[in-house]
Amino acid sequence: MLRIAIQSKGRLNEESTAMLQEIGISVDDSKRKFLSKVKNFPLEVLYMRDDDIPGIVANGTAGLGIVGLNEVAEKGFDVKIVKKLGFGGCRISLAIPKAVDYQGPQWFNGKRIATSYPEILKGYLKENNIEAKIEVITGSVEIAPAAGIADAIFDIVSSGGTLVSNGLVEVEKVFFSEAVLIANNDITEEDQAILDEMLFRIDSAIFSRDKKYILMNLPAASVEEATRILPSMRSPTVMPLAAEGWCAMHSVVEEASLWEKIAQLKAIGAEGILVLNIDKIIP
Ligand code: PRT
Ligand code: ZN
Repeated sequence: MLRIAIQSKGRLNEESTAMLQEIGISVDDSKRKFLSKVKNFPLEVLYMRDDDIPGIVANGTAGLGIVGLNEVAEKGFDVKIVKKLGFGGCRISLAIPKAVDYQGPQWFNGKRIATSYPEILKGYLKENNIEAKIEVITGSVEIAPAAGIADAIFDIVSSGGTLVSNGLVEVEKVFFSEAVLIANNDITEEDQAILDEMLFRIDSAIFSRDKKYILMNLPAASVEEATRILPSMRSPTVMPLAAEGWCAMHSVVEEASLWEKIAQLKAIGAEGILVLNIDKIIP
C-alpha cells in the first residue's frame, strides 16, 4: 500500500491535509493516530515530525511525503522532489543585531552563528569563503544573540515579525523554501500510477487557485474588446440575450487582477457582473 508521510502537528499539518482533501482524498484527521487509511483512495497517511519525513521517504517506509524543502535540503537524503505545492513559503536568512554596521557577508568571518540548519549554512559559508563558528540550537534560535550564545542567527523567516521583536535584522536571504511533495526513488509501477493520478489532481488544484469565475451582460458591440480584457483558457463563452444587441459573457479571471478587469469591463458597458468561486478547473 502506498503511504504518504505528512507532518503530525505544526505549520504544515493543516495545509497538507487540506491539499489532500482538495484533490478528493478524504483523510481521517484524528491526530492521535499514527497511521490512517484513506477510504476513497489507495493510500495510507503516516503522521510524523517533519524532521523525520525525508528519511522515511528515502528508506521507502513511505513512498511519498509532504515536507518543507528546507528539511529536504538540510537532511540531504536522496529523494525525488516531485512537486512544489505553493504553501508553507518561507526563507532561511542570516540575521544580526540591528545595532551592527553591516557592510556585507564578510562581516560573518570569525563570528558565531546559531541555527537549526547547519548543513545549509555550511554550504553558504563555503560558497562565500566565510569562516564562522556554527552553534546548533534546535529551538528559539532568535534569542541566541541576546542570550550571548551567538553573534548572529541563521533561521526561518516568514513575515519577519519574530526578528523585529528580537531586535534583529535580516541581512542575507539564503534559501527559499515551500512545502514539496517528495517521492522515494524506487517506487513500484503500481505506486507510480497512483502518484500520477495524484499529480494530475494537484495540477488542477494549483491551477484553480486564485481564480474566479466571472459572468456579465455586455452590449454585443463590446464583445471584441471584452475578449481582449478577459483572455480565457481558450476564449470566453458568449451567449446572446433575449434583449436585442446584448449578450452574456462568461470567463475565468485571476483574482489578483479582478478589480482592474472589472473597471475596464464597466468602462465598455458591462452590467450585472457576477463573480463566483471556482471549485475545480480541469484544464
Ligand atoms: O514538530 P515538528 O518537528 O514536526 O515541527 P517543527 O517545529 O520543526 O516545524 P514547524 O511546524 O514550525 O514548521 C514546519 C515547516 O513549516 C518548516 O520546516 C518550514 O518549511 C515551514 N515554515 C513556513 C515555517 C515558517 N513558515 C515559520 N515562520 N517554519 C517555521 N517558522 C518559524 C521560524 O522558525 C521563526 O521562529 O516562525 C518564526 C518566524 O516567523 P515570522 O513570521 O515571525 O518571520
Ligand atoms: Zn521539526
